[in-house]
Parts: sequence; structure tokens; C-alpha cells
Amino acid sequence: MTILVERREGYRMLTLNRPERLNALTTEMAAALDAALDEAEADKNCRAILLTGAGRGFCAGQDLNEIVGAAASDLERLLEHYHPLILKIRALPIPVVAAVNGVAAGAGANLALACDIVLAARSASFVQAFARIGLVPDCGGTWFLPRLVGTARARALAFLAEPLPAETAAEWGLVWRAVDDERLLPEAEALAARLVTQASAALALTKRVLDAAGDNTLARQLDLEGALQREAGAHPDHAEGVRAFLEKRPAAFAKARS
Ligand code: LHQ
Repeated sequence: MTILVERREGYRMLTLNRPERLNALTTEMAAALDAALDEAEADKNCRAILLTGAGRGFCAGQDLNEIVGAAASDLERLLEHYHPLILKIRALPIPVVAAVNGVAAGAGANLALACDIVLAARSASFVQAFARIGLVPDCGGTWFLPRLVGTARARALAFLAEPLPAETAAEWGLVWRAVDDERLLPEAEALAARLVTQASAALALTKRVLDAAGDNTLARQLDLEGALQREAGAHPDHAEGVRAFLEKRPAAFAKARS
């Protein structure tokens, strides 16, 4: 199985599972990941997703054996398997945590950047490997990178294709945090478990409003915040959160997504 799915208390852990190839992506694997995300979304009790890689790598991007000698038009067609995946992660009404356990290269790096919160092991690195094989960054790299680290750093990362160590990635704001290798999974699991206790409807709306900000004027974004605040405010989690604060107790938010 190229994607391992573990059902945990309130969340699912998805593991990219081709460790002998540093979890390089094949079209079959992309389809399996796509299906695993659909199943997670269909399960109303699933309130977070944790994505990681088996073995010493997170994901080495497209499996180059699959594209060797491919016609240029085949490359574009191949991306049709990856684009929906990136868009799906962004559109999921569930927070997705990436636990980057080792090298994340090419499409593998940008798959991680599509996730909502990225934790990286200190020994991990991020490589926009595309220039090394005469390709342009894809899977959203050209969109995520400048937004996360600014154009100066984005351009150097894309042109030079040098590995960026996890710690620098965290300093630059490419990822949320770099942690000691042995702490990666415990911290990522704790993070997922914490997200599960949050107001899941509010988190889904927060993800939507943050993603919309990139294309909106401030005035339009304020309108959207207002509309989504109305939606959040109508959910019982809001009343519960306020009551819990006033009663000085932890909030007991809905256990299933609505
Ligand atoms: C691999 C791979 C790999 C196959 C390591 N494929 N075997 C999508 C679709 C459409 C169009 C094109 O673009 C895309 C998006 C893309 O992702 S393009 C970019 C594709 N990825 C790359 O170019 C990265 C290639 N890999 C590397 O540069 C290195 O392996 C990195 C820097 C990731 C890790 O280096 P090392 O830690 O030194 O490991 P290694 O190179 O020894 O790899 C371990 C094994 O994994 C090795 O096999 P072997 O049989 O010798 O043990 C590699 O051949 C294999 N492997 N990446 N993408």
C-alpha cells in the first residue's frame, strides 16, 4: 500500500509509503492519497489529518522512473493527477498537519507547503529540485513560496535548488516549527490531538477566510470575515466557547463536524 491510513481518536494519520524511493510520488500513489483525503472528509468524526512519510524521507517528488523519456505533453498530463490533490488539501474543511520527517523535494516539498501547519524534523530539508532536472517548480510552489518567504528567497530557492535545512525553513517562515528528530511524531500527534479538541467548524471557516485573503482587497476580506463570522456565531460551539470562558472551564466543542 503506497498510502497507509491509521484511524486515531478524532484524526487520521496518512503515511506516504515507498520508503525505498524516499516516498517519491507515482500516479497510483497520488490517486491513493486523493482517495484517503476524500474518505477523511466523508468521516464527520475526522477533525484533523496528519501527513508524514515512512522511512528517512518525507517525499522526493515525482518518481523520475515514471517520467523518464516522457513527452513534454505527458508531463502536463501527469500534473493533472497532482493539481487536484493540492487544491483538495487547501479546500478540505479539516486542518492538515504535515510532519516532515526527512527530505521533501520537488512536488514533495510543495505537497508539504500546501498543508496548514508544517512541523519538520531538524534533520529534514526542503529542496525545490525542479531546476536540477530542467523543470519549473510545480504543485503550487510558485504560489506558496513567495507568499511564505518573499520573492527574494523564493527566487533563490527555485533557481539554485539547494536544500534548505528545516531550522532555516522555520526561521524564514516556510514552516511553523523545526523540532528534534525524535520529538517530531510525538509533537505532531499532540498537535493533531489538540486540533481535534478545537471548534472544528470555526477552524474550517478560518482556513477558508485565510486562503481567500491572498486574492482579496482589504474591503472584500472584511466583508468575507463578517459573513463567515455570522456562520461561526450561529454554530453551538461559539455559545459553548463563551460559556466555558465565563465558567472558567475547558470548552466541550462538538465532537463531529457538521
Ligand atoms: C528516487 C527519487 C525520485 C525516483 C530519490 N524518483 N527515485 C510532477 C509531475 C509532472 C512533471 C514533472 O514534475 C513533477 C514534480 C516533481 O516533483 S519534479 C522533481 C522530482 N524530484 C526530484 O528531482 C528529486 C530527485 N531526488 C533527489 O534529488 C535526491 O534523491 C534527494 C535530494 C531527494 C535525496 O538525496 P539522498 O538523500 O542523497 O538520497 P538518494 O538520492 O540516494 O535517494 C535514495 C533512493 O531513492 C535512490 O535509489 P537507490 O536505488 O539508489 O537507493 C534514489 O534513486 C531514489 N529516489 N528520489 N524522485
